[in-house]
Amino acid sequence: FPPAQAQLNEPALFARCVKRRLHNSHKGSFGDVAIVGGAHGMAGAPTLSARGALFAGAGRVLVAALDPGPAFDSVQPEIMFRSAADFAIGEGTLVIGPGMGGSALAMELLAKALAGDAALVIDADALNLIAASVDLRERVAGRSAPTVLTPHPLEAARLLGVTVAEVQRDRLGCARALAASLQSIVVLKGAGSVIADVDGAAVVNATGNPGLATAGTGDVLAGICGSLLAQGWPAREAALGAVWIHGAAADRLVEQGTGPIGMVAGELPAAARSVLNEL
Ligand code: NPW
Ligand code: AMP
Ligand code: MG
Repeated sequence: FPPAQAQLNEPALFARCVKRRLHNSHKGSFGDVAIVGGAHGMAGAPTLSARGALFAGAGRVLVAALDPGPAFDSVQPEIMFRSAADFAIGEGTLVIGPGMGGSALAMELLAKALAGDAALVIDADALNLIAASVDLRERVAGRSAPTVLTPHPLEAARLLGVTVAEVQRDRLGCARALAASLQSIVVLKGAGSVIADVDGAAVVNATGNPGLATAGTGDVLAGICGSLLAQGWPAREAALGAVWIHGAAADRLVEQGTGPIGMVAGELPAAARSVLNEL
């Protein structure tokens, strides 16, 4: 990390983590990502995370869906689907929370994920469940596997027990406080996302634009972060890289005239892929 409060405006901090694709690479060389989420009516959220993970280079991507509804993404048939109720949470990399809801099954899956050794990206409804439980917060803090939390300001406010206005008044302080109390990397999202580490180091991201203020963009970010973790990036670099690449993808879409007005989350994964290939 550069000195505290530095701006993350060039990718030197994480670009060295990009793994060269050797001639004899295979899909097992670039990691597996499982997205746990998608309660009834929310299948779009884990699907967007899965597309983010796939386009950011993961070898295999699977959605473990709480609602056993559509088991196929016709736009991205590369993504595998399973029923979350039958999904064995093991090692590898998990993104947990997008569209997950707060059901008993959601709670059970989250408790299993926190107890296991998978690298975790914890987003959306998983953050809300953690905010409501002292026990789950202790389990997050006690993990030894890589753990990245990606709250937006309201999710951060719930975790801290304060208002959104209080979070927005001191974004660096809140991100650092969460990273320290949860002993994890924290990405406090919003214009100028803050990436904070357990030791107090914190960076404000400089990429991105208001085109991102639309449904599902956070789900894509979580998928990109999971993908980088699965490809072996250390948690801090995966968080920095995912946020920078996600914002740079949105900036590219604006340059191309595909935003900020009417930019949609589903356009981000392919743009993020171009950004990554140019690192
Ligand atoms: P307001 O409106 O200002 O009072 P929630 P969610 C605030 C899934 N999704 N700065 C803002 O509050 C997710 O994965 C499914 C300031 C906003 O209204 C989750 O599982 C989709 N305030 C679930 O839905 C696509 C900010 O937070 C409120 C802020 C619920 O997630 C959409 C929203 O927070 C969605 O991703 C900022 N930068 N950002 C699908 N296609 O299936 C946010 N806020 O109530 O926690 O709801 O984030 O929509
Ligand atoms: P979520 O609210 O979980 O869907 O996440 C929204 C995503 O869009 C996060 O990555 C935010 O940092 C990003 N975002 C939202 N609004 C802006 C903005 N005005 N400028 C830059 N990034 C934004
Ligand atoms: Mg979100």
